[in-house]
Amino acid sequence: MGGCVDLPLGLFELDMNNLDEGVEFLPAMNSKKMEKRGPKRQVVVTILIIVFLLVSLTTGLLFWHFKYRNTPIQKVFNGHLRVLNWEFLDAYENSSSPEFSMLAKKVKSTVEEIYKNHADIGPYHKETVITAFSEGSVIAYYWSEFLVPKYREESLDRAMADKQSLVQRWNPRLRNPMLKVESVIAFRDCMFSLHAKEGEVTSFTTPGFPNSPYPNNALCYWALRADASSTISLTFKTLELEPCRDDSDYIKVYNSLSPVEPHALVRLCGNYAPSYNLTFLSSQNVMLVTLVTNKEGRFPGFKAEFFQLPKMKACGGSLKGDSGTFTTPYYPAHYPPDTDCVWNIEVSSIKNVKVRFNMFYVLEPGIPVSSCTKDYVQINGTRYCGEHSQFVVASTTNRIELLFHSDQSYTDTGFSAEFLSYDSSDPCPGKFTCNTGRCIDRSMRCDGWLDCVDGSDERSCTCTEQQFRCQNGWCKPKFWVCDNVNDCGDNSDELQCSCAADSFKCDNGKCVPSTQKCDGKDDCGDGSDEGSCSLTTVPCKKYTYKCRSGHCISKQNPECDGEQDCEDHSDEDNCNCGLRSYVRKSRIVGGQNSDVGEWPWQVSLHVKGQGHICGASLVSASWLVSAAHCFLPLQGIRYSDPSLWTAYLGLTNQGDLSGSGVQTHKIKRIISHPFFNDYTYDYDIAVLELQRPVTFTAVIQPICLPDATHNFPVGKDLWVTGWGATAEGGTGASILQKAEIRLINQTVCNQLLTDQLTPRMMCVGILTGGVDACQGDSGGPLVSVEASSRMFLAGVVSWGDGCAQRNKPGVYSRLTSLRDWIQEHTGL
Ligand code: 4AZ
Repeated sequence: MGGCVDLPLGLFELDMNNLDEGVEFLPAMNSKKMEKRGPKRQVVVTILIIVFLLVSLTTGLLFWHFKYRNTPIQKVFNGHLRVLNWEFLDAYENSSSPEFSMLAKKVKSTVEEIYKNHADIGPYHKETVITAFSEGSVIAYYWSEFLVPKYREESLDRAMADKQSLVQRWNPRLRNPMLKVESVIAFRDCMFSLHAKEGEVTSFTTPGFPNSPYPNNALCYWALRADASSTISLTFKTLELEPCRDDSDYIKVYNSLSPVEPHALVRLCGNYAPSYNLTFLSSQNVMLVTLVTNKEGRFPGFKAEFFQLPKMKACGGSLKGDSGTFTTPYYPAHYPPDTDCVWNIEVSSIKNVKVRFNMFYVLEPGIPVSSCTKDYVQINGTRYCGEHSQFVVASTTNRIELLFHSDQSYTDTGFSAEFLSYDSSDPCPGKFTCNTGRCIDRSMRCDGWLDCVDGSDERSCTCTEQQFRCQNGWCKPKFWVCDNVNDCGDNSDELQCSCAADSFKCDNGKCVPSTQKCDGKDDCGDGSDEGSCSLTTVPCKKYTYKCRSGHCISKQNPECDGEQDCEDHSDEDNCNCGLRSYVRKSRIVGGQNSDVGEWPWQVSLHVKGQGHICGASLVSASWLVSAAHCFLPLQGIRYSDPSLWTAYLGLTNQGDLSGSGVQTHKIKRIISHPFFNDYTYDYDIAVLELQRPVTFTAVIQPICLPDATHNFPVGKDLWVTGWGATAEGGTGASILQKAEIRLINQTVCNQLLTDQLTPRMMCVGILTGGVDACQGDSGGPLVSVEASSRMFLAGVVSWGDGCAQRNKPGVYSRLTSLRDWIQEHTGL
């Protein structure tokens, strides 16, 4: 026995030993009897044990089968269907009307019939309730309850998600079915009920977050509750849904437990920058979060947190002193709905008081700022709402009363304001006072820019030598004349340059006879007279867009504009570019700092031991575009050696190179344009191949490359970004900077820059100075937002006569002139 190792057998042997012990009173001498009895007992006991084991196994299996495998679980699906042969009546809006009940009965039996015909659905259907009707012709909304054994759950889910299985089958006996229905859609229901715990933060996420995408065709509810006389603060920590479209997935948050529009606080879709404030407050102790998803897409979803806080007793109050600050409740979180606050501000009796709003976001979707009927700030009978940059409201006394009102629905981040006392005889010491009371720098007076919202800084000006006097009396820089932008407001700066009645005005300002428009010849010299003639195939010219098939079309900028213009649709190929992942950038960060993910194609090129040297743009997973002059040898260093460089992608802050989302890549090869001239900076372009492709993320995306025929019109606003110096001769920025600048007429700019421009260059800037690219921005992107809202690379930061000086705009490599060379070397 010593050799036995099998545990059950060992136990059996032990039992046998015990049995032997139990027969010690038997006559020991009757050895024969002993011999015969011994084996017989063994057999009986063995059989008994086997029977016992079999019975236990069967009982276990039956128990498992009935308890787990066969126990029905309750499942609820929401859905809607369209009734084709029925007309909508107003009475269907009222669920207690007899008309509603009558149609509901018919729809219910039709749905039940559809279920009955499906083996994976019918047997498990328990109940269907029609909840509402809406127009079109009639759309019925319902929920259906099922009791399904666990092992059949998956096949039920699959059948309910499959549109093909939810179709009406004609019953040959009923030649005319009462209702003809189509588009039967069922959403998997997910409902959660959560109660805030005193002093604790409760988290919840979309199903499967962050490891798997949230389900398609789903309708999820999270009912959030808090103790009586508390309110709820809800924050979405991360939120990544399908990009916003009319029918895209979305979240709605309600200030109630019913998903009704008058209590909706916000509708969210797409992707939000991490710094965007997504905190919402309730006015009572309940909140409802809903997620509605369509049939396609795989997106991570959200993680949210909520906690309870004591109900706000009062807001507003009395403010005294020479200055002070105040904000909407819970700023910068979204203010709670259904709130009224009054501030009574009083400064010393010999002074006057003014209120300056540094941030103002009181926007209610669909409400024009001229009416401010829902959420608003009211001062001296005037209502303010919407989104505003800094503005001032001044009082002519030492008191001011400010009222803030939010209604039941849709809230925003509110305002942050300060009050200040001022001397009525000198309201802005050392500065210019706008008629609104705002103080602006004296240099801003009569500079052609409206710095006071009411334009009072540009009134009663005497125009200087460099300025043009508009018919309405305003002075504008002469270089703005004939740039195709109505700078005067009355268009007088564009009148002298308009063409005669029977002629066509080219994008470059030239006039050509109307008869030359669309005659197949480039009479303007920039192709604009042949730009948008017809969508049919035309003879290929320098200015016509060439489809992959070799056919040409005359539409201007047809690439990636969302319309298929080429017969082979090649104009819409490779269009995964030029879009930011985040729907909204942070509105809290002020100035010119960029937000995380705002320019996802921006690359920072570092040299070992020297840090950031140049910018670049990501144009595909493996290619960057930059400036050739970044790779010129300098002080004995061969900057053209790819092994010196590291590309940082997804970066915003140079002080946080290993921050989340940042990818570093080594460079495989650097190809500078062979015609690059290091004296004139003509052909200042280079392409860099990465050693391994990047992974596109919310903060890393490529920019669209324009076709060589793409037209960026003079006067267009473009964006330049980089970590270059923030002042001439200054140090680089640590946060990625952005600036909006204008494309300047080539002839005008060539005059300003003493004939240094070549056709591979273009001038972009603000001629009054103050906004420009600078050292360290070189190689970085100059981008244009096109009508399709995609962004295209228009230029590469190249050179300039200093930085941000008056009448010295920055010079950029003109992408369209260098496009064919990029294609040749990258295949893009
Ligand atoms: C530079 O040195 C540089 N103002 C880049 C752009 C400009 C000036 C200098 C344009 O990289």
